[in-house]
Amino acid sequence: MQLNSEMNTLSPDKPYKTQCSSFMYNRVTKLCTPGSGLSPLFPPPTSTEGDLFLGDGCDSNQNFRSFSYGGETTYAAYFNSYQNFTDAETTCQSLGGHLFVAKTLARFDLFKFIVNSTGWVWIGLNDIQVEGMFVWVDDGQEVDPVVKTNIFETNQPDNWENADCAYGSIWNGRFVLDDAPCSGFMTYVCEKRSC
Ligand SMILES: [Ca+2]
Ligand SMILES: [Ca+2]
Repeated sequence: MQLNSEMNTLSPDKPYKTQCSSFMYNRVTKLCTPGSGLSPLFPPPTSTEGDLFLGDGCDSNQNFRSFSYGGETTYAAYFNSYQNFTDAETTCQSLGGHLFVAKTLARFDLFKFIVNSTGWVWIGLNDIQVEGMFVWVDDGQEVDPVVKTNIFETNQPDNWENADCAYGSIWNGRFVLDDAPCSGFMTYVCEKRSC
C-alpha cells in the first residue's frame, strides 16, 4: 500500500494533499485527524492510535516516500538497482540517510512492507568490523539477540565465503535475512527518519 494509492482510495479529489501535510486514520474508530507533520522529537503513532499518512511535503524527495505499517513510520526509498553493500550505504548517506535499520521486529515488518518483492535486498546490518558481531549502520549498535534470531533464516548467519553483510530475501516462503559477501550486487532500501 503506497501513500498515494491510499489517498486516492480515501479521497479521489485529494483534499488532504492541498489542505494539510499529514493525517491520522484510525481503522477501528474510522476517524481521520488532520495533522501538520511528523516531528523527529516525538515517537511515531502506535497502531492503536491509527496509521499516519504524510502528504507531498515529505514525498517526491529523491524517490523517498513515507511508509507506515503496523504503527511504524519512516521515509524510505527502495532502489531497484544493483550495488555492493558499501556503495549502497554510500548512496544512502549521500541522500542524507542510511541503509534501512530494523532494531525491532516491528521495524523488520516495515522493511518487508517496503520491499514487497522477492528480490535480494541489502539491509543496514553487517559484521565487517568484528566477525560474528552484527551491528546496525546508523549507530554501530549490535543487533538484539532475540531480534537477530527472528529476522535471520535458520542456521544463518553462517559466514559462508566470508559473508559479512545482511540481505533479505524469500527463504522457504518467508522473507528473512542471510549473510552474504559484501561485494555482492543487490537492490537496497535507504531510509531517513524524517524528511
Ligand atoms: Ca561474517
Ligand atoms: Ca549466509
